[in-house]
Amino acid sequence: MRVLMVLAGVLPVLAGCGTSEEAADANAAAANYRPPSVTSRLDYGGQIERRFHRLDKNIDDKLSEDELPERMRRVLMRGDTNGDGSLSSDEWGALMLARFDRQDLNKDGSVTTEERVAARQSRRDARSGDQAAR
Ligand SMILES: [Ca+2]
Ligand SMILES: [Ca+2]
Repeated sequence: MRVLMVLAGVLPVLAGCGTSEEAADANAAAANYRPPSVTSRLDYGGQIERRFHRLDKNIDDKLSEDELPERMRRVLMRGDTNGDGSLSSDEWGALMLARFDRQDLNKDGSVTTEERVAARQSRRDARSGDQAAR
């Protein structure tokens, strides 16, 4: 895990070694386009942790309801398994890994861009199904 974090710190520096023109092109492209990617479960673990700490504004190692993105609150608070009204790092990790495993359609331990897109589409389908049923 430590190695991954070090790498994550070094890569943007390496990427910055091109000319500024290249960098500007890359930024413009990055704004509109996400290259196909494969995320392994291990990488994802690091992302989950970083996201937890980013959201934990008062740094008490818990995500209270008001620290969660508003539209995700209801869903996320289902992960509050000990019912203390906030998500611990373990509760958050379990939720996010469950999400990863749902996206990992062929269960090979990594999520490709196609799988992520498919998962998003099936959520969208589920939502419009809900609306149609009303
Ligand atoms: Ca907190
Ligand atoms: Ca909790």
